Amino acid sequence: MKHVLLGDEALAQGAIDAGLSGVYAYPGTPSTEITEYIQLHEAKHPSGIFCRWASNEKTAMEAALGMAYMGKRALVCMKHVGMNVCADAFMNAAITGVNGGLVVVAADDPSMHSSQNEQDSRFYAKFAMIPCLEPSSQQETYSMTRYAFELSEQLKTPVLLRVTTRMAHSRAVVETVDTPREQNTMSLPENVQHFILLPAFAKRNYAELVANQPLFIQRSNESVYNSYTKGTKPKKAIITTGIAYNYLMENYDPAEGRSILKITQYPLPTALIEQMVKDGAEEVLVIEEGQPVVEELIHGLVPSTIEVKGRLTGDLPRMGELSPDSVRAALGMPALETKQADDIVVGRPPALCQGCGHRDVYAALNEVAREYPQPRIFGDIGCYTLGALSPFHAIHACVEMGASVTMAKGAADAGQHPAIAVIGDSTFTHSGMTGLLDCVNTKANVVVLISDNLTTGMTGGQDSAGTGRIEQICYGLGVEPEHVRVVVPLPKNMDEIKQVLREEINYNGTSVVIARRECIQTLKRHLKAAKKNS
Ligand SMILES: Cc1ncc(C[n+]2csc(CCOP(=O)(O)OP(=O)(O)O)c2C)c(N)n1
Ligand code: SF4
Repeated sequence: MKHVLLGDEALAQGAIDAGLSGVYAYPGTPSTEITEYIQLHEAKHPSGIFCRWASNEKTAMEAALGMAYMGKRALVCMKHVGMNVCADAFMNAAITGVNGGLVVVAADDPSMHSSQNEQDSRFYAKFAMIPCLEPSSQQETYSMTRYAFELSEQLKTPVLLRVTTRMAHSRAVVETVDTPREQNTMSLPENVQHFILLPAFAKRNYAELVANQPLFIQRSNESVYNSYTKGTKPKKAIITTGIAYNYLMENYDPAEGRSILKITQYPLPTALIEQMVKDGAEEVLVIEEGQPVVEELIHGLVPSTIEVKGRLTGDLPRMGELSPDSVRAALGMPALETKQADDIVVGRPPALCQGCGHRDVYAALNEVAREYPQPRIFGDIGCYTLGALSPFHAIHACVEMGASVTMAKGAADAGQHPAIAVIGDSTFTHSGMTGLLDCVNTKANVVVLISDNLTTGMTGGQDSAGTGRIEQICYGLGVEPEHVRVVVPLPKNMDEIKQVLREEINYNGTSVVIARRECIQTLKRHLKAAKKNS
């Protein structure tokens, strides 16, 4: 059957058709739609696929490893920075290996459209020494997801599947199979010691992983997803990976006669690279989306007389997404006369929705903060990060999920007063809770302001892991109950909110102020659904 699917949807459908038993994920652009698609599919055609959101990427990764331990197929999805959060579990899953198929999806966001950094998840696959797949089209995203599970089960290893924003968020026709694979039945690992990473066992596993590298390379050399085509003028060659292959094909004139090596499966297919060298390549242009991973590695695989060009040499931009124009320039072709989105759409700075509770939180916080000579407000990641911009200019730091609480603690330890953390409810349960325990344990003089809108607003309103339990979590972590305060962020409550903030700032210890009002976007959705059902 043919469908028009986003790259994310093609991936999700590929996983379903591969006989998936569970998807474990924490939302994050551009990966969120994968899990949402599976959730919707499961609601319409129940087949027992587990698809509830996880608290963070590490818990997702570990639960998926548990499902793969039991012989079933599990998918883990996250945006690229999520790889940092689950890195411990991910790296060690490469050492344990898997019983059922385990596919880890990292959706990278070059150009930082909605991220705080640019990082290339292919480094993680290399770091962990496991195979990595990087499809070049939506059709390949579908087929390669199914293949990723086969590869994982055959090689008994997790497989990293890397997509980037344009692949995840653009649509194309995708042909799917008519008969999906059955889910695996439960089975236990043949050798349980594989999953017990005591040094004696781990050393053996690691030696096995190292010994498996030639096999992984052989699979890349033989993969139908890698190809080498000798050109009529093979002195000039191109290596292109993932979606960059698409950009090349859109712009390249075959009459130019360059040899083309398409790579969508790693480790690098060394035999294909050798063939390119044997065919007389003297100059190799590396076109890849993300960081210059292949460009760096290729130096160790080809004679030093071969000139390697790419992002490191300035033939392509060092940072940011590739574009048809940057690829054309690297090929020595003139830019196309096309309109850019910026020429058509008037730019709008991002802003909190009108009526959003975060606005009332910042309105009150700013007034109170002004009463102190040097307030420091440590922000976090979510819609409320927009409090850094006009008109509020309310936060003085925002680094990564959970950092508000621990940075405020560190600042308080250094002598800062007031030290205030502003964190959303989903971010709090993602990675703020452990920081709060650190605060409690040392009686740090901080106020943790949890702006609880009962959802994960920034990524489209997914369930938030702590909804209905935030106070209990704070009590459980040891915050004194009289210093867990709840307010409703509405203009009419301004005086009360300010008073609560003043009291907790003046308390010499750890306090939590929970400002709770539902995100107006999810509220609208809930009201609409309630009306429909009434
Ligand atoms: C490690 C990591 N995972 C996921 C994301 C994507 N992301 C950014 S903020 C956010 C959650 C925001 O929810 P919440 O804290 O409740 O704040 P809200 O947006 O609802 O105001 C997510 C999932 C990220 N930036 N980093
Ligand atoms: S989506 Fe919700 S949380 Fe985000 S700015 Fe809009 S109202 Fe606020």
